[in-house]
Amino acid sequence: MTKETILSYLGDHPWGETLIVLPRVSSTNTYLKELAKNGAPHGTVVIAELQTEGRGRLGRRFESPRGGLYLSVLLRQSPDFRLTPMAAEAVRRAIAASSGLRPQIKWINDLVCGGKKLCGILTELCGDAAVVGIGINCEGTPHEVATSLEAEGCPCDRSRLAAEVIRALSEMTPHWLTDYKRHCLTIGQDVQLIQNDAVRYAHADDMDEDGALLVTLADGTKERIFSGEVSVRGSYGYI
Ligand code: BT5
Repeated sequence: MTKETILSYLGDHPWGETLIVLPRVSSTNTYLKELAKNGAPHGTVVIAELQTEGRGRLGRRFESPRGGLYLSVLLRQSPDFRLTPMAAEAVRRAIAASSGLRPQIKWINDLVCGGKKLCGILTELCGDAAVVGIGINCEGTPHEVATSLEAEGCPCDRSRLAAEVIRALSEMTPHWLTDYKRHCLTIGQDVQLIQNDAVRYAHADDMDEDGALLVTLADGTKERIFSGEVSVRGSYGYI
């Protein structure tokens, strides 16, 4: 995967000009946040073949060996709660277009297949801008809860996937949240909510236009959930 191979799929898309492709980096999000502080423009994309310190949410690690796609994009627009779900829908579309695989979405930031995690998304604010980082497992299974495009029988050219992800991110709109909901396996299920170490049980009724999960707790109280771990109750450990 090189800048040239990605551009061969991306054509003359405006974000191609500032695209950076690195053989390795600590974290594409960390790298791009530094560029953002130095004035990098909207749509700057950083892609790495591997990350030595790939990050998940809340200080967790995202295993990032060679064979995955690790991509971050800088979005200079007003901060928006909906960025993470919109990006998840963008990546779902890009994966379907380039590999034929049809992943589902685990609220709020994971794409999953067969009960395993295919992709994670980390949105971080950087001043007035946002950096959205996407990690897609393409080959192998880098973690015990992980699957990959190859493991699901849908290997694909990473340069083509990268180009599709860039294109979809540049086109994302809040209208896509309807499709997000359609593919979200969390909505309509009994779930376990884990927030600040407290565990509660609820039914996930819907997602609202801000991307918040609307739940009914065991005592009938309704709440809007913006963050935390939400797992479907039942046989899956991770989902
Ligand atoms: C995420 O966090 O899933 C967000 C991952 C974002 C990674 C991208 S890669 C490009 C950019 N640069 C970065 O440094 N990060 C972004 P979270 O929901 O907190 O999930 C983390 C959890 O996923 C870990 O605690 C593991 O349980 C699991 N995990 C770790 N590596 C994995 C992998 N490669 N595939 C699937 N699951 C993994």
